[in-house]
Amino acid sequence: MVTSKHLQKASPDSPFSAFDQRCMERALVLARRGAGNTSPNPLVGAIIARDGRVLGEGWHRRYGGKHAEAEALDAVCATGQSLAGADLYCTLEPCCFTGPLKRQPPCTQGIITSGIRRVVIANQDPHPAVNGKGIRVLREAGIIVQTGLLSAAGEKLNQDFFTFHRRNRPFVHLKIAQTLDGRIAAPGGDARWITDTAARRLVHRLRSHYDAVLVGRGTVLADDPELTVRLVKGRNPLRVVLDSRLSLPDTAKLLSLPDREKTLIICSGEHPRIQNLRDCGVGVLPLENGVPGAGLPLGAVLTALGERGVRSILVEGGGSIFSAFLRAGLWDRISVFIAPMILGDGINGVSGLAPASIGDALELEDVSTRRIGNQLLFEGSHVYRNC
Ligand code: AOF
Ligand code: ZN
Repeated sequence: MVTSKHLQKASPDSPFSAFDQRCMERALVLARRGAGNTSPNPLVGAIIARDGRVLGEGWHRRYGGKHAEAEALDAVCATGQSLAGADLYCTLEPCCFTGPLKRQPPCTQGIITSGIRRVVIANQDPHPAVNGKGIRVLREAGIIVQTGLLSAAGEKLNQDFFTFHRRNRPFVHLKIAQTLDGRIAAPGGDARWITDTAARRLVHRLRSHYDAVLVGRGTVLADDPELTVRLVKGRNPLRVVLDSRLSLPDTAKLLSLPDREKTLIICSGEHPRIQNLRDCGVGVLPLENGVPGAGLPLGAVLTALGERGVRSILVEGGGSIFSAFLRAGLWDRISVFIAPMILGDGINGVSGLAPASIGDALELEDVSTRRIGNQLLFEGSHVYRNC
């Protein structure tokens, strides 16, 4: 029997061909192009192919814009090619609902009327209005639907979107810049600069892909940071400061940046200074159940940010904030830049977790290390047990 090259299996027991796999890899690459611009919606890429030839491609460019599937369908139609009998590869299950807040028409409708024969999906959409319904609708219309191709890569691509729908809170990424002996500042609070420009450039890129960066009041007092994206091209995230007593100095840079509406201070309850800060253009969010000075309840902080459309947060310090997120188990990924320096004394990146023994240590999974400039970058993920 003569086998077309594009039908060769990716591996002997895989339901997908090597060509299927290449198409999905490409769709994932395309999806990434929307990074930083689609939140709170996901990154999505799509490819349309027939007989081992790609006919067109698309991706979700920005929040509220055309969906990846519709972009790909339109791209093929624009070239005058027929869609009959073609395969559609999409990184996320096509959407199938309408509603007052829905910006785009359901993709399933466009796919069904297009003549597409088969749809290959990396991940099911966890959005409660989709969550398998898109697949069902396509199958009921007689379309072959296969799922799970490169699903691990798809999960990683939209870790913020998946975390939000599964855990009801934004994705939390802790970023620590420390010395070899785990200090994030000298005893007096001086932290400039533990890491070099290469590491700081990577942090700026990370910031541009996150909806929000978050620091505690202590970090603002010690470093007076801007928390903007300056060393690479990209958009500034929302800058969140946890300051339960609303006691930041008026001179803090975060309060006078040109885009200061992107600074949000979270405090405990009402405070006479709230209106002054708002008049200056800075956002203030008083948490009703917070106790001034007692450290803000992080669960409530995350819920409040989630309600404002924040799907991902980069936590940048300081030590008490890192420790509080770790203690509460409210984190997903940690990146530690380890600089070739030893202070021997100073402020710890993490402290006060009170382990009784090694068995109480927080363990990480999906661990990686790489060299960034002069630093070793160590990264790992939260191990969620039983879920
Ligand atoms: C996207 N882009 O390429 C796909 C999405 O308000 P809407 O119409 O933009 O719909 C958003 C939902 O549609 C989103 O939460 C997700 O469940 C689904 N798929 N969304 O923004 C896309 N395919
Ligand atoms: Zn859609």
